[in-house]
Amino acid sequence: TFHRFEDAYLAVLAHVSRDHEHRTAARGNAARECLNISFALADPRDRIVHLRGRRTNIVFCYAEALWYLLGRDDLEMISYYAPRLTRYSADGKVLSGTAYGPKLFGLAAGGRSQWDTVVERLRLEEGTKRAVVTFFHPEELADPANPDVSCTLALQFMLRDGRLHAITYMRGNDAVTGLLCDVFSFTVLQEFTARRLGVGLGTYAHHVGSMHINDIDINRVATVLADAALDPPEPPPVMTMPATGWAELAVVACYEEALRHNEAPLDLNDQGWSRLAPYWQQVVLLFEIHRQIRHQGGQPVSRATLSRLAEPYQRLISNRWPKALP
Ligand code: 5HM
Repeated sequence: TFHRFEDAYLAVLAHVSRDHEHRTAARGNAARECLNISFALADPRDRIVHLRGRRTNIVFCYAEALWYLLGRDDLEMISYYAPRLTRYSADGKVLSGTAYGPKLFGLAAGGRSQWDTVVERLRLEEGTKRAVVTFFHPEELADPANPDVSCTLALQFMLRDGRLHAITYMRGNDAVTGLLCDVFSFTVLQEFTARRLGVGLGTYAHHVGSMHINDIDINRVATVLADAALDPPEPPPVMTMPATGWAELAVVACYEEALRHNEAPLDLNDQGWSRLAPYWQQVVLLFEIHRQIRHQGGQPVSRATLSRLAEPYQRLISNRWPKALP
């Protein structure tokens, strides 16, 4: 058990890069691999890797979590933040395995979503062991050329003593990028679900069959580990998600889309934005700063916008896009 995800992330990177058990080359990816890697996090809100050497893309992290919460599977939204995902789409329009949103929130057996069913289970019976959402479908293996087979098998919620614990089960996880983004999104989902249920937040656990580091990332891992040893940053305070309704998420989604399409800059006096909870205001600010970086022809980000952003996010932005700062 780790208190902070950053410590778990470093432990996994150190372990797989230094003591790998296998070398694999499945589907052309040469990698170092360890089987059966698990860890638990005492505080799932402490989900961000702030290490300077890792240069976490916090904008992508929130975009992906939102993409899941909105039940989306379109490449258009997610590839804007991570063009590398384009190669996982069979038709250039949607993602199948990786799009966990429709599996969570789309209609499933019984005319309800898996998430609705699980939330109702938890409401009816606190000690249930059946609150499981599955992502992996056997049909995904039918076509050997399927470029996108779900890496996450299932997510389980357990409500114990008034706290919502979550467990993720994965068949495979890339320790460098996949792990960082997956833990972020699944803990956001856990926190969102706990707030919807009106219960406390429990622990988060992550179980992986094949944890691996691709050979092309091995130098990057060495840099992250060396940098972490030199410069352990002061952990910033964690942010707590407020109880969030679907209407509020829809407002965040509207801003995200308008900013992604560069329709207009975010007006810091905008009423709709000001009425959002500060937690979601910050997420929209991240999308606005990303818009400025992408669409302002290399001009620095405006000081007025940046000054409204929480300090830990400012540091993540300046690590990731050092040239974009005024
Ligand atoms: O050959 P395979 O289908 O396993 O290749 C997909 C790879 O993407 C996984 O092995 C894993 O390294 C990475 N991945 C991840 O880490 C993919 C997804 C998408 O489902 C994910 N985490 N969420």
